[in-house]
Amino acid sequence: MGYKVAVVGATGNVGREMLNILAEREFPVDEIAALASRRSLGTECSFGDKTVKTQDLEHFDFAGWDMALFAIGSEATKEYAPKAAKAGCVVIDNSSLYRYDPDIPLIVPEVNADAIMGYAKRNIIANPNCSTAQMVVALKPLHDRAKIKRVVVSTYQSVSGSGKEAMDELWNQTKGMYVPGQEVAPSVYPKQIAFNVIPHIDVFLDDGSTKEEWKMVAETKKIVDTSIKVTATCVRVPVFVGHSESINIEFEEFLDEDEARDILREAPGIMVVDKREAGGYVTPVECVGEFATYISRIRQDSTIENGLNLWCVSDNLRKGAALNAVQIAELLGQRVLKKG
Ligand code: 11C
Repeated sequence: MGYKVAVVGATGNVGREMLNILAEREFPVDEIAALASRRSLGTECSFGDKTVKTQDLEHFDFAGWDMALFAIGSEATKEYAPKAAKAGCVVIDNSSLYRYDPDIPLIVPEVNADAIMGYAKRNIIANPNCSTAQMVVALKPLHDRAKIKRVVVSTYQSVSGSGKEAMDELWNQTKGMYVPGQEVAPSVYPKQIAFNVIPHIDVFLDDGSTKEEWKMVAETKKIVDTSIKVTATCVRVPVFVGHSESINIEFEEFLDEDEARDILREAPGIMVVDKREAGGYVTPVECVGEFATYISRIRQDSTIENGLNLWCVSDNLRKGAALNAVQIAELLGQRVLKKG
């Protein structure tokens, strides 16, 4: 016996990956519902070797469904997630709406799987922001060994994090650079993204940081340890899929780079590729479609007492969103619903 699973926002970048990953990982699905707004009705979505027609989210009855993986904006989530949860369907939500609510667990299964039992308060589990998810998978095993005091992270985030229109903008703007008269003005982004980088993701906050940067701070504390200090600079780069991060970590105790490499090699969800030669590291194009978070360039930071630097790359639509949501669904199945 398997589960009745709904994917909400099934036609978006993340929703499509949720369907792909449920099929790839052979999640025990008895029945699947691909839900979308009225605008996308009738669109067909792939689910393994099958196609499923989208159904109207507005009129969908969640009663009798085991779980719903939500991949829609916060506004729509606010309307539909409580309806699903109230009908007895456990919501796994990819938006930022519930992440900081103390009554709702924010889960990265490799890091804080035990927190899932907190789902029962509201029947909702939150999925973190993509840039946080890949970072905490790398931080947790190192924190367990040498206790992290402070993290300085700079991100290089792909345009798929802003949705399909942003991917089109990068594609069309890049092509338009070569064809006089066909230049494409910025629309999704405030500045040109083709052949450029933009140090601005999500809205600006009063202290001069952006919401994306704030999310990395708040979510790391909630998922790993409230004592960890994080300072982030988040940057959009002209890459279609795959977020990269340069991470500088200061520990309480000394951690040798070789030991750190060994710890990361053994850690769940991580693949270490770290040869100190040309090409001996992972770049975003190589992580597309993969489940792992890749770590390269592990090295001592000799400017502080107990410091390490590393490079972290992952598919933002997978570990950063859909894969993590499916892993939460797997955990929910194993620990709570126990049907599969
Ligand atoms: C980006 N990280 O790359 C964002 C996308 O809070 O789930 C995901 C936003 C979020 O633009």
